[in-house]
Amino acid sequence: MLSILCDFVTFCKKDVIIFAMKQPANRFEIEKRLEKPLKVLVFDSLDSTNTCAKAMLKDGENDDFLIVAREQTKGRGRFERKFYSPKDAGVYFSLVVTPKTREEIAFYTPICAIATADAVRSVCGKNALVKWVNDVYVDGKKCSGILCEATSKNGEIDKVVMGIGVNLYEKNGGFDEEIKDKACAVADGVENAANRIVAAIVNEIRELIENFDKEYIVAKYRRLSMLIGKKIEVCKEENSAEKAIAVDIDENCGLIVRYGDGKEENLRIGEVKILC
Ligand code: BT5
Repeated sequence: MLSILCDFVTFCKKDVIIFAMKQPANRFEIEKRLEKPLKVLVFDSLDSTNTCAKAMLKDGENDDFLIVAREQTKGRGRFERKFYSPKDAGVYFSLVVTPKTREEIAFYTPICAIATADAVRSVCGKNALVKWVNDVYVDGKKCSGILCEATSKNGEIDKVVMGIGVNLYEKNGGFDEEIKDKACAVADGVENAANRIVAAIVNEIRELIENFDKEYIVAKYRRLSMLIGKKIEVCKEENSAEKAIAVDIDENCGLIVRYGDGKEENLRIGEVKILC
């Protein structure tokens, strides 16, 4: 009898430990970690947190808010590319903010990248780096993607939807075929990672916006950048790629590249691939 009871207690403990380790996104768990109050919504499943946030703004939502999903059925990257978002294998969210100045907006993607890399470092203890312009990498593989989208009222940008997805665990059966060689997950063995990561990212983004300091952001973005000194391919249009060296990050968080003929260019947006 005693041994059955012991087995039962051990079983329950194991279950509790696993639950505590892989606790899914939860409103209370996020809210209690936020440094400043914010409306937080958490859903089991959404098509895309960015799409949903934009629909809420269109329907008259005026305040800033955070919308989180445990899974996305139509997670989007840039140029409508797919962002794989399986249930509880990652955490997927959009933070809606109200920009104070136009100048700031150009720095919102770098701000998200810095905050995400910092959170992966502090919560998961991984050496997270930023791959210009909107990805976070660990050990040469992508663990997070960022998609910032602006909405406008009367021709002026009034809100920015900052969409961030972070891979926490490899889903059963592994990553999907398209990303299996280039994606990684960061939270194996990390307790309550989803809620801690979301709160850490949101706190840092809001802090960097509230005390907006361009020089600080550029310096930090440069320090976290994994591209400097690397051979890359610059892809400006589909099916076009030009070899270059990533030389530096400029004063607007643009990427300075040097082509084979010695010509340098400051890229503001675009896509680069690492060659080695
Ligand atoms: C991104 O685009 O990486 C931006 C992803 C933003 C996702 C968030 S989740 C919350 C919010 N709601 C949304 O619907 N979106 C945002 P891009 O740089 O275009 O990269 C897309 C490419 O990354 C794909 O073509 C794949 O090659 C790769 N990819 C897709 N899913 C991935 C994943 N889970 N992990 C690593 N790489 C992935």
